[in-house]
Amino acid sequence: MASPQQHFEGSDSEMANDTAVRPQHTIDDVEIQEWLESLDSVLESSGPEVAAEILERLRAHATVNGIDLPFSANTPYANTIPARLQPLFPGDQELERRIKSLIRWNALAMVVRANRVEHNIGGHISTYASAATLYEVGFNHFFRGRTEQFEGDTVYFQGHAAPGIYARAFIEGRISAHQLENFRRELKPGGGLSSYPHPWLMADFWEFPTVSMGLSPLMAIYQARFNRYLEDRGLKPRTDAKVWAFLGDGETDEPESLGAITLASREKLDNLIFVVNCNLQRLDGPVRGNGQIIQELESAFRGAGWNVIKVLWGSEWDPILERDTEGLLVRRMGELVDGEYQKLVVSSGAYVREHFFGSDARLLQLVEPLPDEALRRLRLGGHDPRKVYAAYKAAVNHRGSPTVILARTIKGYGLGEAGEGKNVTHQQKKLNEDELREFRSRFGIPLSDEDCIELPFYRPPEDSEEIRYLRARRDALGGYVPQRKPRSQPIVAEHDELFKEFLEGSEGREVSTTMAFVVMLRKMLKDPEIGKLIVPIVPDEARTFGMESLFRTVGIYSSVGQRYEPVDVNTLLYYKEAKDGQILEEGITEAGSMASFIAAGSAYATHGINTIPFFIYYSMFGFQRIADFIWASADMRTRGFLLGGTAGRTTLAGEGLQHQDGNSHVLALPVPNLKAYDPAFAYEVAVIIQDGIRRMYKEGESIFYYLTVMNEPYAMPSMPGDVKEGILRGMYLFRKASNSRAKLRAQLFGSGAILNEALRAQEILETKYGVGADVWSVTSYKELYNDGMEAERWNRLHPSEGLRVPYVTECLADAPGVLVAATDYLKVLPSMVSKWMPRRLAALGTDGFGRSDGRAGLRDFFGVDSRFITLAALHELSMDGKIEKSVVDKAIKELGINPAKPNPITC
Ligand SMILES: Cc1ncc(C[n+]2csc(CCOP(=O)(O)OP(=O)(O)O)c2C)c(N)n1
Ligand SMILES: [Mg+2]
Repeated sequence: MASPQQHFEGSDSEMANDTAVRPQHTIDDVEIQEWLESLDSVLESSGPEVAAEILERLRAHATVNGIDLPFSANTPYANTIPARLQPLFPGDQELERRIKSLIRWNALAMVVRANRVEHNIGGHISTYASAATLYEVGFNHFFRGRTEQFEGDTVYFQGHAAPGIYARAFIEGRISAHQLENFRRELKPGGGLSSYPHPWLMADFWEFPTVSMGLSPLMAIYQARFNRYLEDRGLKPRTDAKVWAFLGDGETDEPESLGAITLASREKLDNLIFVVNCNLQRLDGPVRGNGQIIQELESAFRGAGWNVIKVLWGSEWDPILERDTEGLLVRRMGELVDGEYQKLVVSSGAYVREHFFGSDARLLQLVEPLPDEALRRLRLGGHDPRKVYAAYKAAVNHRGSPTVILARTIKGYGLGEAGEGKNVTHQQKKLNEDELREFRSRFGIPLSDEDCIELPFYRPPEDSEEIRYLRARRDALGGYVPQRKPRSQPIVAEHDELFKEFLEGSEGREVSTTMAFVVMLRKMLKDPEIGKLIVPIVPDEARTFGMESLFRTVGIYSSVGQRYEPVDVNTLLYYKEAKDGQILEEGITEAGSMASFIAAGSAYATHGINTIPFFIYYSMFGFQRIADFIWASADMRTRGFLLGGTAGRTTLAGEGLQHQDGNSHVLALPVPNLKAYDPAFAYEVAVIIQDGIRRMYKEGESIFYYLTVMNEPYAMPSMPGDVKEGILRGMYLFRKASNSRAKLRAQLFGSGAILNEALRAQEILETKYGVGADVWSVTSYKELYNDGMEAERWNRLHPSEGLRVPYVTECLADAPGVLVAATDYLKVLPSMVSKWMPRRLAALGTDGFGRSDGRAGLRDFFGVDSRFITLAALHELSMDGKIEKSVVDKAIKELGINPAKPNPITC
C-alpha cells in the first residue's frame, strides 16, 4: 500500500533526483498532532458520522485544489472494530478455552496417530490449529442447527480443518473413538473418517465438499443467492439464516474464490459471511511474503462492495493502542510485509521489542512497562475469542451487503517447535515426545507425561462442566452442526401424461432435440406438481437454445424485479425480469451456473425442498471447463439435469475448434453417479427425463444426469414400440434391415444426430451393396460400459455361479454380420464396449480438433457420415472374406471418398 507521501514523491530513485531541484518539506509532527486531536474532539462531541462527513468534505476540497489523493480501498492495518465498540463476550471464556483445548488435542492426536499406524497416511494439524478459535466461537455462539422451526445456518468448513471438526463431534459424542482411530482409513472394519468433507462418504455428517480450493467460496455465494431465490419465489419462508464459508488465505488465489464476489454484493447478500483464516501461509510458504494478503483482500472485497471486518490484533494490544495517541503503532503495523510478520509472531519478546517496536523510540516507550514475556504473548485477533465474537456479531447484524472477516492467525498455532508459523507446518503430522508434552502443557490437557505420548483421545466425563456447557450451547443453537439431513417429500405423480406427446413423434416436422427439450421444459414448468420446483439455469445462452419464450412465461429471476422498461417490451418474448422469476439467467459463468445447479440440486437436503435444476449450456464449456465442480456436485449427491446444448463435434456447424464438442461424453465417464446420454430423438429425451425425475425425486437416488442435445433439425419419429428399457439401459434396435435375408449382414450403431447417418448408411448398404443392416440407437455408452464392467466383475468374483451376461452381449446375441459404430464423440466410446460384442467392431468418431464448416463438410472431415459408415461396413465384410477388396475400392470411388484425406488427429 503506497502511503500518500510515497505517492507524491515517487520512487526512491526519482526522489534522489528531485531533492536536487525541489526543496523538501517534512511534515511537522506538531501540525499532524493538531489535526488528529481536532478529529478526536469532533468524534467525541459529534460522533463518527459527523467525523466521516468532515473527512469526506476534506477529501473533496483537496481534490478541487489539485491535490491528487491516491485511491485506496484500504483501511489501516488495524481491527475494524475498535475496543470501545466491542460487545461483551457472552460466554464463559475459560470454559470455552478448555473445550477448545481438548478439541485441539484430539485433532492433533487423530492425525499423529493415523500416521504412526500408517506412515504417510497424511492429514493436517496446522490448519485447524490456526482456525480453532474461529470455529469454536462459531460453534458456541453462532452456527444454528436445523430444527423443525428453523432451517438453520449453512456452514462450509475449510477442507483441511476437518480433523478439528471431527474432534469436536467426538467431544459432542457424535463420533466414536473408533472412528477417530480410523481417520483416513475409511475401509477399516467399522468404518473410519474421510480425509476431508465428503457427503458421498459421510452422508449424515458432511453437507458440502470443500477441499478442492476455490469451489466452496463460489458455491457459498450461489447458495446464499439461491436461498433468496427460494424465498422470493415463495418456496421457503424468509429467514435470517446465514451461509458461512470458511476459507484459507492461500485459497483466495484460486480464481473461483473471488470470481463471483461482485454477484454477492450486487445481490446484497447479507445472509452471507466469509471468514478468511489469514495465517499468511499456504502450503509451500507465505501467501504474500513481500506484501500483505489481508490488505490485498480488503481492497478487493471493499472494492466489490463487501462489508470487510478485519480482526488483526488481540485484546492484549488494546491498552497499548490506547496509549498511542499519535497513531504511530497503527502506522508501524501497516509497514511490515507478511514475511516479516510470519517470523515476528513466533519470536521472543526481546525480538519483538527490538524488531517491531524498536523502529521508533516513541514506540519503544509505549511498551516500556511491559516485560518481554508480555510482548511474546501479544495475541493475534483470530486467536482471541472476544475479538472474533465481536466480528461475528457485527457480521450477522450487518444489513445490505455480504461480510468478509479477515482474521489474522498463526498457522500451526500451539505447535511450538514442531511447526508453529514455520514454512513446513502445513504438512507436519509427526511430533516427538517433547513436542507432545509441550503441546499438552500449553493447552492444559489432563494427561501425564507418560500417557500423553501415547496420544489417547480424551473426552471429559458426560457430567463434566465442559460437556454440560458444550451441550447447553448446542441445544440453545438448535442442535449439532454439521449434519446432513435429506428431508424433502418425494414427488408422487408418474407424469406419463406430461411426456406422452413426445413419444409420438413430430409428424414429419423437422425439429432438433434441443427444441424438443425446450417444449418439454415448458410443459414441465406448467405441471401442477413439479412446475414450481423446476429451476432452469442458463449462462447467457437462452436464445442459442430457443428458450427465450420462457422469459415471458416464467420470467427471469431478479431480486429487485425489473426497474426499467425493457427495450423489447412491445414484443411477445420480451426480456422479463421479475422478483418471482423462475429462470436463473446467470450471465456468462458456467462455474456460477454450476454452483446454482448444485444449490438447487441439493436443496432436498439443505432445505428439504425438491427443486429440479435443468442447467443448459454450450456442451463444450461444461465438463471441459468446470469438471471439478461437477465432481463436487457428484460428491454432494446433487440431483438434476445437466444439458450439453449445441453438442456434437460435427453437429454444431461453423463454430470451430473451441466450440465443437466431441469430448464431453468421455469426460462424463469418470463421474460414478452421473448418467450420461446422447439421445437422438425427442422420445428418447422424454423417456430419460421422465425416468430421471422418478429415480431422483421419487425414489431419492443420489444420481444426476447429463444429456447432450443438438441443434440439427430433423423429423422426430415416434417411439418404435416399447423400447423404454433399452433407451435407459443404453441401446435398442431402432430399425431392422428390410432385407434381413440378405447374405451380407451388418449391425450399425449410431448415437445422437449421427444416428441419422447410420440410417442413411442402412439404405445405401441395402440398395447399392446388397447388405442387410440393422440400426441400433446407442443412447449411452457409459451405461453399457458400466453394465459390462459389473457383469465382468461379478463373474470374476463368483466363478462357480451362473455367468452374468453384459447387456450389450445380450442385445447382440443373435445379431448377424459385421459391426460398425459411429459417434460424434471420440472413438474410444464405442470401442470401450466392443469387448462384449460378439465380433470385431469398427468405430468411427471425431477424434481431433474441430473445424469451422458445415455439417456435411465436418462429417466428411472426421469420417462419420453415411458414406464412411457404409465404407466401414464394406471393409469389415471384406476383412471377413465376405466380399472382394475390389468392391471396397470401387465403393470408395462411388461414395466420393478421398482416401488421401488427412487424419483429423494429426491436423
Ligand atoms: C484446487 C486445489 N489445489 C491444490 C490443493 C492442495 N492444497 C491443499 S491445502 C493447500 C494450501 C492451503 O493454504 P491456505 O488456503 O492458506 O489454507 P491454510 O491451511 O493455510 O489455512 C494446498 C495448495 C487443493 N486442496 N485444491
Ligand atoms: Mg493460509
